[in-house]
Amino acid sequence: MIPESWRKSEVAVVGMGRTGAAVVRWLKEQGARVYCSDISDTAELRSLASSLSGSGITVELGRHDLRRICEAALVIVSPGIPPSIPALQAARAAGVEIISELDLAARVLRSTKLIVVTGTNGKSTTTALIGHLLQAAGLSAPVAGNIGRPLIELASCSPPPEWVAVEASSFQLHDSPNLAPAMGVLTNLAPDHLDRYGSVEEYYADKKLLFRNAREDSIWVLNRDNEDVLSLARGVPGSPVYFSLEGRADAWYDRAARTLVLGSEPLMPRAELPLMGDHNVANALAAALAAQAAGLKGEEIAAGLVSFKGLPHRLEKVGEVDGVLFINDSKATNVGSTVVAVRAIDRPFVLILGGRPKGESFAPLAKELDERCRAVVAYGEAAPRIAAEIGERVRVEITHLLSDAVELARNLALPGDAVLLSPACASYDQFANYEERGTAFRRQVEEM
Ligand code: UMA
Ligand code: ADP
Repeated sequence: MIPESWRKSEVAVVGMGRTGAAVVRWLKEQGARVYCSDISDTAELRSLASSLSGSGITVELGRHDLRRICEAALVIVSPGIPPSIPALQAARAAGVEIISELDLAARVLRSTKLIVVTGTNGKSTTTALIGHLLQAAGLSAPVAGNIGRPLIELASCSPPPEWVAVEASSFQLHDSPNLAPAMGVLTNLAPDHLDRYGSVEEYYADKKLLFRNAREDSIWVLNRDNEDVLSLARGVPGSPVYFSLEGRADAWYDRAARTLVLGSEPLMPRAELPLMGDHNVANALAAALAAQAAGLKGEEIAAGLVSFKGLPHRLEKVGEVDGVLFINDSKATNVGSTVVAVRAIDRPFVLILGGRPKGESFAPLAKELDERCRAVVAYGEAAPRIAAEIGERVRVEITHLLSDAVELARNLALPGDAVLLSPACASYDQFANYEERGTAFRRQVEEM
């Protein structure tokens, strides 16, 4: 499955997180020669290195060997690594091809139909919904990508899956020239990741790469309510289908009748969709269109939506203490996602914001924090900026640790309220990732 040059000279794998490890495992199975490196040197990485090393695989921790990378047949880079690091700049200057893990997997999974889901928010939920709908209807359709399972892990499946619902981040789309989805879903666009991109336009340009290999038979599921989505998809070959919360479309929400509609037929009552918030109606409508294009009937789609359990860390109710409901929305790592979370809460609440800021302004949040918001507790690196940007509109208390923020929020909330962790920031100042942050929150609530 691999070119001879990957056995004769080396493939360089940059980054040994979830993605790098999966790539190296697959390359090892194929008999490739690999130099993989990670800038960190931790006990966990050492144990991974010793399990992977040997049979043509060299692992180096603590640095990237620029000379070796520049002599490689190909570089495979992990999505979280910015293109500006010296190792990638050197490889580019040396003319070495740099691809993502997604691109490698797309080259291998040629007979599998990929449904690639991207957008600023709602990617994981929509991806999981599509996978669930297709699987519930009896199709072979695992989920992969940014949602947590590198797509290359499916390359060893025999037979290969018929469909895969792939969540793709802008980082993953960046180096994926061979990614040619049968179907693409663009959930929405809003500013994000300004810690990595120089401007919103640069970020959107990576999102646009979803359409890079568009063909006449491609299907594009698009958010008709989002002008930026429509302009990104304008003129792209293939068939667009639209979902909308605001008016009639191929799939739309009839707000007056509180009914999701697919084509001209009612799909299901809103009350039967077990997910909070209008944004999740949008996610369900997008998933319904993708499932319909994959051949599912309305009844199958409705049954699948009813039985969807929701993902952890997304508006997840984790417990009730003294009449206060605690909601874990740790995956809300940008301002746009916190805005929709706040809109989905139907009772007074205390909002926990904070973590590592990503360069966005928190000001747009202020107007969402009406009388229902008793207070904001801001924690971590972003706390001073949050207080400066929204403190005039709403009471803001500051703590350093998330655990102190949770305790304070508990004291500020009254019976019947919610405490909502929807931080609008990355977790990296105090946690390895958003999952660890959400788990810490859940544990603290359980201990109460
Ligand atoms: N590293 C280097 N050199 C550097 C910088 C980093 O070697 O200069 C190393 C780090 O020490 C670390 C490794 O690179 O060991 C991390 O690589 P990574 O950040 O790409 O992380 P992975 O574990 O491979 O996880 C990635 C995605 N992470 C990011 O895009 C930041 C995961 O998405 C994804 O689930 C996984 O691949 C499987 O596909 C997470 C995410 O936060 C959930 N994504 C962002 C988001 O959703 O907003 C885009
Ligand atoms: P992503 O994978 O794009 O980060 P998720 O499905 O994991 O999206 O949801 C992350 C957070 O984004 C949720 O907790 C919610 O606050 C918000 N969100 C989910 N769906 C949408 C949507 N369609 N529009 C806007 N925000 C959304």
